[in-house]
Amino acid sequence: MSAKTILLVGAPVDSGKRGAGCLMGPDAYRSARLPGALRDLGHDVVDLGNLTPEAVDLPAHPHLYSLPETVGWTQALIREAEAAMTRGLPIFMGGDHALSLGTVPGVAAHAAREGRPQFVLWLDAHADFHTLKTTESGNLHGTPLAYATGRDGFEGFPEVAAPVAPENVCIIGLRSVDGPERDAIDAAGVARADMRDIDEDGIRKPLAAFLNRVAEAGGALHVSLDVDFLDPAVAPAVGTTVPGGATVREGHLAMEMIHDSGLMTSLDLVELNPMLDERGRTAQLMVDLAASALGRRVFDRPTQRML
Ligand code: 6HN
Ligand code: MN
Ligand code: MN
Ligand code: MN
Repeated sequence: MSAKTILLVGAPVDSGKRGAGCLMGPDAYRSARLPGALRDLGHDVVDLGNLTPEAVDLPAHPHLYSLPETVGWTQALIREAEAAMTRGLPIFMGGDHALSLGTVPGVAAHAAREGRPQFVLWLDAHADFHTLKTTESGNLHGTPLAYATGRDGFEGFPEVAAPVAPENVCIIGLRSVDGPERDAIDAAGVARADMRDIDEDGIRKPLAAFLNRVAEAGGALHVSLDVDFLDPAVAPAVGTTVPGGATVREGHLAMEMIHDSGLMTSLDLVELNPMLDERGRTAQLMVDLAASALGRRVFDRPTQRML
């Protein structure tokens, strides 16, 4: 296992949807010993503390919830993510999924500077592929993948410097997709595996296919792990639970494969709402999954089977 410099970036974004509580996420990860778990694996861990949003001069929007604050977070996180990439592997401790409006464009700008294609693995019950024009809820945590891939319709947000190619995105865990998202994902050529695909073929198959593509392209890999990727029975601390999600073992296998691939360059842990947790079990599971992605295992494997 190769030791890495891991930068913990607290991103207590709570503006991406109406129900409050994700602002406590970063401290829940610290309390559940994320730094210690990563140090136990031999990594050098630097906790950069919690970020704050930039001040922006935008009026409130009648339909889009907390638009000015979310633009402020986006600006702050683009800068922080691009800077962190020059120092090590950042883990963005959320915060709701609106934080990826900043982290993905930020890490992609770094990859573009290095001349590498950016890939994104989105582990989520949802597609988060709305634009400001198509979102029915007005909740901006449902928009980051559309923004990061350079879709039109993000007035008020900064121009995305290095949009991620939609075919370099893979969403796994889907089971709640809105009509406009469904059409746009397929038109754009985003790779996807819904829960039926996972039921029929297992999680290994679509993930291995995607990781092989990243490896062949020499790409950088950003992983965005939404708590609601997991089944609510094992991960209750999220406002947007959808039944029929990934099991604990499916989550770990995905993370173990990501580790074995050696490809992950940045990670978001998003949507944890400690207000909704039961004795910290969701925070603990997310910490354990992050540890698997960074090398925790029961035994070494004799060979690294990718396909
Ligand atoms: N998430 N598609 C729904 C909406 O409000 O646009 C749900 C979004 C969920 C957001 O998973 O981070
Ligand atoms: Mn780099
Ligand atoms: Mn999400
Ligand atoms: Mn989700």
